[in-house]
Amino acid sequence: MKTKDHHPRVRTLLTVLATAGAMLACTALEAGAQESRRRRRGTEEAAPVALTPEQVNQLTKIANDRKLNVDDLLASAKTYMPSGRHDDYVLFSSGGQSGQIFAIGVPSMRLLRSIAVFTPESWQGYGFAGDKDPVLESLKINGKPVNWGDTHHPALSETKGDYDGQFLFIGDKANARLGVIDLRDWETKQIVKNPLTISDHGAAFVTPNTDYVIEGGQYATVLGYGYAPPEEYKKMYRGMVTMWKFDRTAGRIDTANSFALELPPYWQDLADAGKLASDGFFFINSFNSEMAVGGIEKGNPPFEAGASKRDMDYLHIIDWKKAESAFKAGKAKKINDFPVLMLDTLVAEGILHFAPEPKSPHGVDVTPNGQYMVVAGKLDPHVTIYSIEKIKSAIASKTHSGTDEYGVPVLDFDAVMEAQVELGLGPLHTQFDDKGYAYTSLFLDSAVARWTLGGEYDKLNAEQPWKLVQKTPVQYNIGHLCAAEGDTVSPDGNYLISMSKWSVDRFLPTGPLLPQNFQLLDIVQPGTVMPVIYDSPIGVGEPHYCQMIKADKLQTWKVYPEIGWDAHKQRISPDAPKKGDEGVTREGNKVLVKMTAVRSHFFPEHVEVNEGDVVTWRIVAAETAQDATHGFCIGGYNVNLSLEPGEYTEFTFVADHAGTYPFYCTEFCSALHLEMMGYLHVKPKAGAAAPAPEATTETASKK
Ligand code: RUQ
Ligand code: CUA
Repeated sequence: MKTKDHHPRVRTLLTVLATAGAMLACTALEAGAQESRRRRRGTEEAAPVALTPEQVNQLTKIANDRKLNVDDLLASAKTYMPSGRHDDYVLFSSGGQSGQIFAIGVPSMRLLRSIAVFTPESWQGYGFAGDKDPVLESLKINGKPVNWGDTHHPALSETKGDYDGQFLFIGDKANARLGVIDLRDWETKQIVKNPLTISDHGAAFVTPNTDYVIEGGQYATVLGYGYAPPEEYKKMYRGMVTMWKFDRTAGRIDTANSFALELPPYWQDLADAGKLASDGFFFINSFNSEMAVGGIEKGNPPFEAGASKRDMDYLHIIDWKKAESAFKAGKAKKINDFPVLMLDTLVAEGILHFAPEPKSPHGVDVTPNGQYMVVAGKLDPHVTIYSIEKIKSAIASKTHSGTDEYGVPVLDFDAVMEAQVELGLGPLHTQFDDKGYAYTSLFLDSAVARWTLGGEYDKLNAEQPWKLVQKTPVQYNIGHLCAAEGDTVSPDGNYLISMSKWSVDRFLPTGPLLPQNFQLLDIVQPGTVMPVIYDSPIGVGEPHYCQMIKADKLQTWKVYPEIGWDAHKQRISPDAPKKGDEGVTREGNKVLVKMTAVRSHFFPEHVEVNEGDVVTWRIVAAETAQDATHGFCIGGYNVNLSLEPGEYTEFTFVADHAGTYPFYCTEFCSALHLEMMGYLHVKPKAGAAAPAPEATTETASKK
């Protein structure tokens, strides 16, 4: 608490006295809080544990009373975080249909915060800044609000194939968009809409230095939002992958230097970028290479049958460095004003090759050394491992068994395949650790399979290469999984998250809609020891993928660097009101409000406008203390801001309803938080009485 918070224009003696009293009270509270902070910190220097017989008895009694066994006790000890102690890792998880990202501490599995990306979120003041909210503008598609997203794959920015903790990207499968989050303040800075398609899935994945963010498509469409009937599927529908150029200095995707690749209308699925040995390539799975068009209503086989007839689909092998050169050499065509390298160019330039992959695959994951690509086929009990050496020499010697219908060379399966490992039913995704093990999720088996990699990884563990080592049951139907730094060039091992789609009986029932279950596995021990040590219900959205970064890699700001910070531009704003500069001015029907917020008042406290005025409101949180966040809401006008210490925000609205509107701070910021309020007075037009808002008795229902 700053005690020098005297406003230059103190109004009456009474206010002075009241303020001084309040500040004294606050200072005392603050001192108490600091003392308790000191006490909390003490737990980090906890003395080595030596249990007395009495304590052993105590523990045993608790265990027996609560029906815990020894494994449960050990699991609690491995995951419990004493107050004030920080987690070792941060898990950035997709929030599925919530359109958000969740940040979760590991090993405690405590939810730290959500990050709003594709869905307005009122706590963060995301999408609630007046009539022309920039967030809502950026979420519009074809001029219409699309205020939700289906987030699937977060990708942390990388330097030399290792997470650098600077940025986070995530794809919106439902609307083919990409979000860019700055990890200094954990806020979304940019939303880009794919100009070619409305459906993506292989997003987001980054190249090893985050030169590009990859957005692979999913369901084929006519590129550029075109139309064609399903009868013209093969001719008119296409897949795509977009390479968004990332400008690290600007912290933004540079759309002007981004481009896409046209792909056959197979349903491209997940992507992963090569690294080290496979740097310069990326890989995408596909399914429905049958090009089934469904039509169950006409007696045709449904998509689910038509799209899984063949034994093999195509692993897409893309030489993105060659693609980049072709784009720079002007070989792209424009679709919807966006440069696209067309299939014939991809073939002519040797940019795209296929390798057969069994059978309706889902995940493709590159090993940390970049040498192997692990593909899991949903309908095949094996994972198939491809070698980049073999792929490169097959490409060089043109070892292909012909082309697909679109002229893309299909490499010989046996020439590029390194190994197949039988794991169990429904393998989906794979992650890696520091001991030469790979971990694959088995959706139908509801298990995590640990298996050994070969090649240079063989020496890291005791088992034979390319062998299943252990299957740990999870509850239930695991989709993705994620190990600590598990898709970088140097994974940590330690922890693995099973992102279980179903939780069934694991938690108290919450109505027919149940949470998903994130389960934490301890993967420190080699061999067959790989226990589940925590169950964590996720009651928001249906998360898909997540990434786990070492907490000390994040260079998070504690407060904004300066008072008056524009968090969108990441610099101080010349428009931010300064203390002493507050007030309300008018030009015609345009009103400008300059306001500061500091514990525990807004300045000014009364804002008077006329009905119909266009009000621009500039507000700055003149705070420098960590966590001294204020909120600012005007009920009835759909305004709610989060004003983090130092933050500046501007919003504009039309004061089209006369009346008296209290505004107040929505964060419990101080002992006198309830008093942190004021009034917006909207004076009715001459002669008119203030209209009452329409009353309604209808109850909201989702159906
Ligand atoms: S998904 S459960 Cu990555 Cu969208 Cu596989
Ligand atoms: Cu500021 Cu409550």
